[in-house]
Amino acid sequence: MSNFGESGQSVASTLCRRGVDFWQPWLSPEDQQEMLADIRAVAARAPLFVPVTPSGKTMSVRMTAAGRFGWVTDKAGYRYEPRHPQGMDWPPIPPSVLDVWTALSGSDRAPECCLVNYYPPGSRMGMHQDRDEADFGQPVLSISLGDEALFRIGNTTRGGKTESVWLRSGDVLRMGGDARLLYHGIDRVRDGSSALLKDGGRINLTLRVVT
Ligand code: MD3
Ligand code: FE
Repeated sequence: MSNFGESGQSVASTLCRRGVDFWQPWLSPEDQQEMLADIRAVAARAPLFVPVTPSGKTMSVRMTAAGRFGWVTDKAGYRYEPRHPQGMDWPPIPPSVLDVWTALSGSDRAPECCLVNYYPPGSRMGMHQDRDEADFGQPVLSISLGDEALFRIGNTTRGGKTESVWLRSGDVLRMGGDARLLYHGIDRVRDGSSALLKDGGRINLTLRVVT
């Protein structure tokens, strides 16, 4: 496990002390292509949608999901739902994605949600906590595909010191233990930094145990 930020100091060691594990990269280019094809098949059955926050703001990412539950947000609030907003079941989580969970999660449970975030060029995700799951003892696993993104992680409350690291195509992050409830977000996506997605942008998959 090695990751050195632009300043030359080890970002991974700082992050790892806080309960974040980082594999950079975990997926080979061939594995990334296979996973991308699997995610395109998920999005063909459960189309990407535009999430709107309860306060009525349109998010810049596009979302869909695979598994028993998908995470949705609209004017009624944030929640996990067993169906896509258009009414269909979420497709099953592809085996290529489940393999990463089996190898790296350290959990004895199966993931119940694979949230798919698509970041078009120029999009971002504001600082937030992931706390709609029932058991914070279960880790969240994140897989990055496509353009590099500047990931920022802070504290269990808003504000305070934060640390940033670039997530690249094929990287896997695991947030467990003390890191599970830290505020985090994506500040920006580096246009043209990966050739994996023909039209650019970034896909992030997060695997979660929900119940
Ligand atoms: C730290 N996604 O889907 S992944 C999200 O790159 C989300 O799309 C970002 O935040 C993305 O909720 C960041 C890394 C990540 C995911 C879950 C976490 C970091 C986390 C949960 C707790 C702490
Ligand atoms: Fe999150």
